[in-house]
Amino acid sequence: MNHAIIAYIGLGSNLAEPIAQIHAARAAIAQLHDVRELAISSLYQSVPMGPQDQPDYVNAVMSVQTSLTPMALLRALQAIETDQGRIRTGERWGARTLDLDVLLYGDQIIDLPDLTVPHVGISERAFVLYPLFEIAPQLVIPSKGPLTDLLAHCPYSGLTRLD
Ligand code: ROI
Repeated sequence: MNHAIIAYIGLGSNLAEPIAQIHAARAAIAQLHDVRELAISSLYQSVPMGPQDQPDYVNAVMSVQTSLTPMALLRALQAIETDQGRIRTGERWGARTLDLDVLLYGDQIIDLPDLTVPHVGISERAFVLYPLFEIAPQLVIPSKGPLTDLLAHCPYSGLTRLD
């Protein structure tokens, strides 16, 4: 791979056997052309952020090395979401079989109509920050600072590490 960048992907599911959804998504990501898996965090059960009348989520974070552009990576992740039965209802913050987010793409700051990197809300979301810390404790998040500083302001609440 030429010009490979390290990207971090957030994985989430709260429908249709979430643990199996996350395992299947990880395998699909690892098999993408021009993507190589570096690491994956533990899986976490997490209380929904947003509407509470939906099942708990299972969340994880994965790091990859990739020569795909940010948009090509996003489109490949969206294709995996669709393959795994995600239906986009348009409902904001509703339950979903699979959500794959580009959290970070190297140290780039990206502001496109369909893609904001670092991912919006990354600094407040325990279900992103704690798994991320497992695989990248030294990380500095562009425009937001060291991961450890963000963690200091983000209580470990509503999270259960699964094994
Ligand atoms: N809440 C949790 N705990 N985990 C998620 O992945 C998640 N994803 C979402 C919303 C609906 C904001 N809530 C979530 O998109």
